[in-house]
Amino acid sequence: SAKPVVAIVFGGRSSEHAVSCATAASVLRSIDRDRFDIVPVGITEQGRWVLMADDPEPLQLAIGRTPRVEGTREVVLSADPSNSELTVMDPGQPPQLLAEVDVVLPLLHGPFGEDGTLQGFLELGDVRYAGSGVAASAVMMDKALMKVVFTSAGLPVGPYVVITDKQWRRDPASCMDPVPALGWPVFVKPARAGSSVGVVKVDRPEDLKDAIEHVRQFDPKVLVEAAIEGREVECGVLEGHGAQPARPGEVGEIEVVKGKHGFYDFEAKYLGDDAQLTCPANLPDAAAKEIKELSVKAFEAAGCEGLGRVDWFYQRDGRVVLNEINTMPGFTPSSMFPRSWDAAGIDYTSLITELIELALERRIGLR
Ligand code: G1L
Repeated sequence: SAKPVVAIVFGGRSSEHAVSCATAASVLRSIDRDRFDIVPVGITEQGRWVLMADDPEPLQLAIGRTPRVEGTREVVLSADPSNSELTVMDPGQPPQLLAEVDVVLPLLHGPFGEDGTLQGFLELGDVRYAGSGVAASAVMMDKALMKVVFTSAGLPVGPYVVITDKQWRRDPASCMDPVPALGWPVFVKPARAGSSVGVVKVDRPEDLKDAIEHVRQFDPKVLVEAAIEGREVECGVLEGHGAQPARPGEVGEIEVVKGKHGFYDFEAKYLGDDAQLTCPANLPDAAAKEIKELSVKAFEAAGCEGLGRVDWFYQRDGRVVLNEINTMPGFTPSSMFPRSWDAAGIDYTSLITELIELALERRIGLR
C-alpha cells in the first residue's frame, strides 16, 4: 500500500518497561490507520526484538495502585513471548524488519531508548524516527550535562553539585564539601535515570553520605541539587509543521503538577491518577509568557526535535527556574503532554500523526 509503515517500538531494557507497553497500547488504539500501516515491535527485558500482534489488549497494564482491569496482568514481554510471531532482532544483530519501515515511533524510556542509543542505532540504519536525535537525547538524559547546556544558553538553572564515580572513589569528603552551600534540604539524584527514579531528599548533613551511596546504585554519576521552593510548572513544546527547519516550536498550555510525595514523582508523571494537574496553569500572564518563551529557548538550545516537555519551578517572587527537559514525556492520553495539546485543539490521534509526519519530513544524518 502507499501508506507509510510505522514501527511502534516499545518495552525495552528499562525499569519502565510496563509503562512503555501501556503507552504502546494507547498509541495502537488511537493511531490513524487510514494514514499509516503499523508494525508493533516489542523489546523484551533481555533486549530481544519481537514482532508483536497488533492488539493493544494484552499490553494494557495495571501498575501500582491503579485498579486492574479483569483479565489483565502486569505486562513484561518475555524472552520467548507466546504472542510473538517472529524474532526480528537479537542483541548485536541488525534488525531486518526495519528495512521495510518508513519511520519508527520509539516509545522507550531510559537507558537504550531515551538516551540516544536507539536513535544512533536507527541513524546507522538510515531509519527515520520521531522525537529528538542522538545528541539531544543523550544530553537531556544526563542532568549534569543538561545543566551545562542550559547555563551556557543563559537559562536560569538552580544551584547544584556533580559527583562523578571517579571523584567519589577518590575522596568522598571533598565531594561533599560544596554541598552545604546549597542549603538544606537537598535532593540527591542519579544523573542519568529518568522519572524521579532513585531521588532522595536529604534534610541533614549527617544523612548525605548514605543518600549518595544509595543513589549511586542507580547511577554512579550523582547530582546534588538545592531545593527550589516553588510551584512545579511544565510546558509542552511541539515542533512547528513544515517549511523552515529553524521554525520555533509551538508551545502548549502550561500545567502545574504536584505528586503525592510533594514533588513531581514517577507516579505523578506516568500514572496521572495522583497528580494534581491544572491545565492551563493559573499563572500571571507575564509569567506564562516568560515560561513559554524560555521553554522554546531551552528546547532549541538543547537541539531537541519533534517534542519535549520543559519542566520549571515558579517561585513565590515570580522568578522561574528551569528544572529539566523530557525528550520522551509521558504519552498516554491522560499524560500531561497529550492532555495539554488536547486542550489546545490537537487531539491524541492528531498529535501522533503530527509527530510521525515531522519525522517523515526530516532528513537523515546531520540536520
Ligand atoms: F515518538 C515520540 F513522539 F517522540 C515520543 C516518544 C516517546 C513521544 C513520547 C514518548 N514517551 C515514551 O516513550 C514514554 C516515556 C511514555 C515511554 Cl516509557
